[in-house]
Amino acid sequence: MASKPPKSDPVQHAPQVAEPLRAAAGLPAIGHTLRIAQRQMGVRRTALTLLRVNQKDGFDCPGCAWPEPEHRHAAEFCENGAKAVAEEATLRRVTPDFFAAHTVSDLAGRSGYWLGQQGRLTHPMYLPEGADHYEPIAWERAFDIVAEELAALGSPDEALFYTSGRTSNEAAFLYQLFARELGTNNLPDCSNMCHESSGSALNETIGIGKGSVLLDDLYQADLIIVAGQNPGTNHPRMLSALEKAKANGAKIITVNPLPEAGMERFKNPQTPQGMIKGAALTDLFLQIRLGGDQALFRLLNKLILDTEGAVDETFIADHTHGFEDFAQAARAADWDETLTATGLTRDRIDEALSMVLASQRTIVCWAMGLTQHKHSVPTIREVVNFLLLRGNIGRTGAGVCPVRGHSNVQGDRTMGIFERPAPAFLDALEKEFGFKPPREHGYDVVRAIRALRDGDAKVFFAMGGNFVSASPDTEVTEAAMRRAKLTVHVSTKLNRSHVVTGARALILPTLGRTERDLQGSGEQFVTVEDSMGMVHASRGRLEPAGPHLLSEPAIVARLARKVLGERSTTPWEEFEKDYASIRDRISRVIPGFQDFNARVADPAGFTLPHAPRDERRFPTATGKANFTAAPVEYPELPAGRLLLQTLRSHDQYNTTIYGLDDRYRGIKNGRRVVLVNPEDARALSVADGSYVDLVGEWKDGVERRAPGFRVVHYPTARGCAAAYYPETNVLVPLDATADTSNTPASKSVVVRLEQSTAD
Ligand SMILES: Nc1nc2c(c(=O)[nH]1)N[C@H]1C(S)=C(S)[C@@H](COP(=O)(O)OP(=O)(O)OC[C@H]3O[C@@H](n4cnc5c(=O)[nH]c(N)nc54)[C@H](O)[C@@H]3O)O[C@H]1N2
Ligand SMILES: Nc1nc2c(c(=O)[nH]1)N[C@H]1C(S)=C(S)[C@@H](COP(=O)(O)OP(=O)(O)OC[C@H]3O[C@@H](n4cnc5c(=O)[nH]c(N)nc54)[C@H](O)[C@@H]3O)O[C@H]1N2
Ligand SMILES: [Mo]
Repeated sequence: MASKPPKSDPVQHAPQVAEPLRAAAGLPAIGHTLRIAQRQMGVRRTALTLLRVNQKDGFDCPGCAWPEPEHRHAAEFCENGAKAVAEEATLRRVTPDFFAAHTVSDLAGRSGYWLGQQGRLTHPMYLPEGADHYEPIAWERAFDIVAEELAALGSPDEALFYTSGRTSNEAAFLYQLFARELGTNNLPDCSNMCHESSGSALNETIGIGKGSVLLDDLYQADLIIVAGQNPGTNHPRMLSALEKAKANGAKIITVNPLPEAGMERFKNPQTPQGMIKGAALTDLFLQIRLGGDQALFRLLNKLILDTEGAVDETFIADHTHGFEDFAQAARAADWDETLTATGLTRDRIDEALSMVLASQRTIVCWAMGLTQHKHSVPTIREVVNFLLLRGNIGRTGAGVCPVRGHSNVQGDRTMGIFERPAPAFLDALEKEFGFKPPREHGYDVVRAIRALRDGDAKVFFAMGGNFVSASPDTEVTEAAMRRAKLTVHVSTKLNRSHVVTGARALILPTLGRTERDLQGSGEQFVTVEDSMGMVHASRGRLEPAGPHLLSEPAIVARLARKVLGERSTTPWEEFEKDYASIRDRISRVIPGFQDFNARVADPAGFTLPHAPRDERRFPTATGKANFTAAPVEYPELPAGRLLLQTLRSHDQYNTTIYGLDDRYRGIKNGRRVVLVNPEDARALSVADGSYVDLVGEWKDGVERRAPGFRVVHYPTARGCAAAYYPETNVLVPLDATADTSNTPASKSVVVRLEQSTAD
């Protein structure tokens, strides 16, 4: 195998590798954060901005969806939240001069990191058909172009309206209303690639697609299982909550193919003692194989059933349905098969069982490690079975805790960003706004890509995000995008989706969370919903990145007036002027938002109702919590191959790359690395430091190749490799998705390692 990095991009291709760290956060993290922040914002702006994150009169951190604690510290931000803020509050600018200096083809040859580092977008820009330069365009003219293309469609279902999860409740509500008044439910969103499997599994089993725990429940739990999640990097504030739970006596089981620094030991930068010593968080580490979780929980369920007095019989009799079928399937669980599927030892599973049986209040937290597999929905259903067995839903200190990604992804769904809206929601829209919303289901992300590819969709409009880089099967997705007649992006920062375009393209620059939003009726705020169903206000204070930016609600309102004209009796102008008028409508359409404006005036916000959590009521088809009994599945791994998961480094936010390090994992100055278990590496004869191509193997026989990855011997589970997203999205087949949820299976891709072909 080659032993030198390819020459094409020496910086990104020559990573340095050291021992992974065993502890997360603490002083080094703060120093690292300030360096990144000051590079973008300068010293003074860094201090002023970071002090406002998640404060009661400040803005909601655009980092993750983890809730704010009741008692906030003076600086309630974490390292990675600060990086997210710095990316947005940067002083760098992408102006019309920038686009005059760079052709689109030049930009399409740059890395995503380089594009993102250029700064904030300042002007609406237009790429005419056949041109290779974006040119500045007036807002009204930009809206005319969108209106023209939409009017030329054979049907509104030839348009796609994508949403990423930073969009506020107010903007999301207007956006879905606009799409539905236009006549389509084509509202794919980042959720389709993220927690859709959680929503699918939870809706069916407990009747609501959201988690059932609040922060206080974590503090009162006896046992918290964290499966398929890396909070040290992706939800750093969760570590403080876990630390507090432990101080109150909770035990923690971590289920992960990788030992992740944050879960091993956490040095809380907000307590002097935590900073020095740190707390060991994990009591038991189950180093599972990729995709082995359903088998693990199935066996635990069997073992619980086999233990005298371990199941909560009253709860099962009063509140659940389907127990007998489930119990029959669970009793058939097989030790040998489970050991193969999980790669765990009998001792470890026995130890887990005794912790489970010792706990009266158990919570299971999870993220992408459970949601992005072919069998993710049955896996999460099995987690629900596990909790139901001992009555662990709808009781203090217990429940399901899917930990959301984007800061308002849960709120966007609540506001109706969904390609398969519930009839009751559409009825409420119809009643409030006096139009007939389309009833036919729309496209999700994967179906939207197919529709573009096949010429069934022609206009692609994105409210935020970076669709071409975040989606699977990069080459297929990019080719599909290029077939569109018009692609439009409402964005804060430059990204690849702006340079892989349809025949014509528009970039519409918008305000970020941190920025002041001044409208006709004065200064506005917006609202967001966190991962635990708590809604609160977010108010930006910084001067906007430029005088030509419009807010997301203003963009939708103006576009809707232009496109719908007389057809719409909705007061778009009023909505733009005063966001309180949007909240009034939300309060009449969406359950749980009564008196929205009054309640959101409370700086602590309010908690949305959740029937299973609040009243042990399960609004499912059977009226009970449903046990389910799916066959156990786990990924097959042909000989000489590895199962690859695509995951996040410590210096990225999805497709936004902050820097080239993954500090906790000991990787510096490069992202094209593949983590391989040393035993596997020996069997495959790949030395640490050698360079390989990752070649995907999928039943369609198409060759998918990601060239030039440095092999890093790493203590991951046997047979399981890891490499960063989005560089590896080229390997995830469009058709490799989770059953039911249709989420790309980006955590279990079969690959072989080949001699590197990179230059
Ligand atoms: N700083 C930062 N914060 C973020 C993001 C970011 O990119 N950067 N992204 C945001 C978004 S949108 C999301 S969805 C979340 C993502 O948060 P995570 O889900 O934590 O993100 P990933 O990096 O995909 O990590 C997946 C974790 O699951 C483990 N895993 C993978 N497959 C399996 C499996 O089969 N079984 C088990 N048990 N474990 C498995 C991996 O080893 C890894 O620890 O974070 C949000 N917060
Ligand atoms: N292989 C693989 N693929 C994955 C994943 C994986 O684990 N592996 N994870 C999936 C997951 S969980 C998710 S959530 C998706 C993420 O998919 P997306 O949400 O589409 O991607 P992001 O990278 O978060 O989007 C970044 C862009 O959003 C824009 N932006 C940032 N803030 C704002 C704002 O306030 N307003 C507007 N209008 N725009 C803004 C900026 O222009 C920035 O370039 O990726 C998915 N793809
Ligand atoms: Mo996500």
